Amino acid sequence: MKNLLKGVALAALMLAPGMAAAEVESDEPIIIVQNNWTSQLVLSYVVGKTLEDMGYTVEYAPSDSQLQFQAMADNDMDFQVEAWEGSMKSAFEKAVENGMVDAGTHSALTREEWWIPNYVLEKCPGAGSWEGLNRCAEIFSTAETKPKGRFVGPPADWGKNYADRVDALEMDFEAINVGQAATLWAELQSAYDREEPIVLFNWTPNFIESKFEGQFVDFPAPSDACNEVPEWGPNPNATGDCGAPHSGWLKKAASPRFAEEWPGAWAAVQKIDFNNAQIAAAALMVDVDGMEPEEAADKWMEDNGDIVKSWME
Ligand code: TMO
Repeated sequence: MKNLLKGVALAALMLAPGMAAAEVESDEPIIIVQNNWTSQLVLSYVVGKTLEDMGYTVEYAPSDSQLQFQAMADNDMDFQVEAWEGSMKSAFEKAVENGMVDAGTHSALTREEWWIPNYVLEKCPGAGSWEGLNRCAEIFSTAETKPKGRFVGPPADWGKNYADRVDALEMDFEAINVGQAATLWAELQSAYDREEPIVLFNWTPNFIESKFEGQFVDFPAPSDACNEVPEWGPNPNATGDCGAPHSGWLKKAASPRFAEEWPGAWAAVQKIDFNNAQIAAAALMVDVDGMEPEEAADKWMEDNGDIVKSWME
């Protein structure tokens, strides 16, 4: 009798953590892709932790933000929570043709573009548009780029179009790409403290808007024609002579095996929908408050408990 009771108690104990796992369709790990900017890191942990709470097994894998889409088409990775139109549209769409699944669009509207702090407008009043900015190119020059201005460009895997713009629009700038996002913010902070001219790659939603005053530089509006027809745009001999979208989409991407292998998880990730404030908050906890991405994910889930619960139902 005593032994039997002990056995029952033990079984109950073992069941508690095991129960959810027993309910999921497969214990095969769902591979969640991690990229190299903060909100993506935090929100990929939010997704992973949610799926783990549902009983699924999750692994994280870092990936290049262009190559990740074909890897998902090939079932080598399973889910990416932040695919940005400005920097990833063509790689995303090509992978969809090869079987990757468009897992839905977030409410957030996004922009990735050349960006200036507002004090730059005092020295270069036209800097809010590419032509005005270009007329002041020299004030952005460094020892490395003189007499051309320096554009502090994104890491290579966020796409080439931001730097290629310089050639397509025959601007008096040289793109000097950083290796990682932290270098963008270090360059910005050091220029900002001394009110020195700087133009750099930035995006929204991000933590930047809560800490620095500035604006995106307007370029000719993007279109398919800009990227396909040289005659289109200011340079009749070049494609790509336009900017990135002002209100771009933000999508989720998944492997073709996802819905078949883990239908319950698939239902959950389809419901995941971030707005601008939620993404900016994720970045801020790390880049301003100094939390680790995983720790920030826990805090984000605490702050948004009802939302997380609604995905799991
Ligand atoms: C891909 N990113 C949001 C950093 O521009």
